[in-house]
Amino acid sequence: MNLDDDYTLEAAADARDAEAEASLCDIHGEPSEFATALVCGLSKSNKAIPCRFFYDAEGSSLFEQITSLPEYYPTRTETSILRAHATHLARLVPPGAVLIEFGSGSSTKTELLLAEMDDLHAYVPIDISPAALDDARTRIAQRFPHLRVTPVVGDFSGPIALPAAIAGHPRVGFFPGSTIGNLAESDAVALLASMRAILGKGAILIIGADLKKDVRRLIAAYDDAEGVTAAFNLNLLRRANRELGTDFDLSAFSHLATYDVRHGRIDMHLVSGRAQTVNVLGHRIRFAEGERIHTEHSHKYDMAGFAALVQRAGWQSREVLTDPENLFSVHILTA
Ligand code: SAH
Ligand code: AVI
Repeated sequence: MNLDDDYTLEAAADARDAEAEASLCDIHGEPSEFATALVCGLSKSNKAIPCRFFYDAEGSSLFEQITSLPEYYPTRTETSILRAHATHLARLVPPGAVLIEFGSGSSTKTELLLAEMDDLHAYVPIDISPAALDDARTRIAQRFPHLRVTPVVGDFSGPIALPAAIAGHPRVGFFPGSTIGNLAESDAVALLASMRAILGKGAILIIGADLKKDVRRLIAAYDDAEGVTAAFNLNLLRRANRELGTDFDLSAFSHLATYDVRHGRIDMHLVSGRAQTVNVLGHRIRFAEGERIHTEHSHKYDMAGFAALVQRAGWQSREVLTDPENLFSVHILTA
């Protein structure tokens, strides 16, 4: 058998797998995006659920609790960097500009910038979580009563319809939190390229990126002593039971955070504590004891690696701000 035959056999096996997975992905009626992603993700040989489904109202609230955990250094560190450089960052924003934030969540960090930007035409927070956007809009409107705030509920990795009121105004992007690290590398490049298209020629993007560090510190940040991150992870299954009527036994799954040195990333998983079968929208999904569902990547970067990543999407890292311990970085990118 030569190499070509091998490829032919592999291609045939891949096609059979894809066919089997496609038929498992069939959901009758009007499937929600979550239903489709869940059935498809759990039908694969390496089970996975995309991390954007963490953020229902419960998940957004659990994420907020994570941000003040002692082990979770990213939020307080990035906040300290933004606080120290807020005036400098505000000076980069042209008069009459629109600040567009991707994955804005509670918009808490944004307040530091908004307080310094007195000639902004509008603030457009984009998030997949309507609950997070509602809370943020109420708080921002109270603190900045004269600011036009036009939230957009949506998935930033797909096409986003921006409010008509911002047409013709220069745009500045803000993407804090190292949320970029939750995407696979090729998806991160695609998202950065689409942000470049949305923000326009010559635009600026202020983006947070978590840095590589001691592995024990990283693992602790994703497996805290109080178990809030475990609850955040398990909420994916709780959400499926709540919204889709699945019958996951939450006590039969546990949270696991690992660090993949080769890819420089934390991986979060849900581990089946026993052999079990779960009913997922009419599909009987089997789990072996110890089998994992992959739920999140969280990439950690070094400065050169992050600069190379953004460059692949047509951005230049013009300036990098960091903290005294070099835990986290905020990059100012130009298109
Ligand atoms: N920017 C905030 C929140 C980070 S948590 C901070 O720095 O603290 C990640 C946020 O991104 C959540 O609010 C989540 O709802 C949102 N999010 C995750 N995936 C998304 C997607 N595909 N499209 C839009 N928002 C998304
Ligand atoms: C939103 N994102 C950047 C967080 C992170 O650190 O990857 C999500 C998170 N997952 C577990 N803890 C926090």
